[in-house]
Amino acid sequence: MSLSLFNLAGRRALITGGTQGIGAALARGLGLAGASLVINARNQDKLDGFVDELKQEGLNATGALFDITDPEAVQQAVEEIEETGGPIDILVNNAGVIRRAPAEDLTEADWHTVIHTNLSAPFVVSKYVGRRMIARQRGKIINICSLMSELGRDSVSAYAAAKGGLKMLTRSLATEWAIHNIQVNGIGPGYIATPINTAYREPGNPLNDYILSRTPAGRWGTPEDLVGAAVFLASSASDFVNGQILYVDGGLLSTFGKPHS
Ligand code: GCO
Repeated sequence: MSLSLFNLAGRRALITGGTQGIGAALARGLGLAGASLVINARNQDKLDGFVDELKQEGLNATGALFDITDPEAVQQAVEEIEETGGPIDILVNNAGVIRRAPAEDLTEADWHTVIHTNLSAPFVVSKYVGRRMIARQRGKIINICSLMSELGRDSVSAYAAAKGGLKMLTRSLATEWAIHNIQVNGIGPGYIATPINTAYREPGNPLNDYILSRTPAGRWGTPEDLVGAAVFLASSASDFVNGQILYVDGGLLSTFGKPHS
């Protein structure tokens, strides 16, 4: 057994929504494991800034500006990415949004935005990248799911529905494409300190206290806590792993919870 199992040298990874938070950490981690990186974003300045940062760190990175919610743009972008730089070996469907409101008040527009971005877009990106992985008979797809793939919580009905759907899309694509040597899996982050959760982490916020009491590790995760799972699922070490959601949650899903003494 050699550690080359986890070596991503010679492989190319496309990360959607890869300029901040979890996406940025996963991009950096996959790059440090040897992958060349294609970073997707919708904002040119953010994209250029992050790609430059990665290059200054000695990583092989390029940017791909396209809107994952626009199927035509996705198809064209995948074609261009592969024609200009070679095959996409690893796809990380990371980009996502959240809209929090009581279900009875959630607008249909916000519902559609969340479902479209967090579920429909990963399907479309996977479809166009997957077609090419099938032709090559190899590939890795990693969908960034959530605790909300398993649990509901008040005010995040659309997000939970989307992330629950993303779990089942992961299993369905795994079922169809495993025969093509394409491993489709997911990562389910616990409560991770990222911009979408900033409000929760203020001291004294009751949700912060509850999250810590429900998390056996007793802390918020960091985006870097997710890198090991991503490298594993992107590497040869996971060639017989299909349709799994690897929860990186400090134990939250494994416990009824206990008050921290
Ligand atoms: C929320 C949070 C969660 C986390 C994460 C958990 O409002 O409860 O935003 O959804 O962000 O998705 O895995």
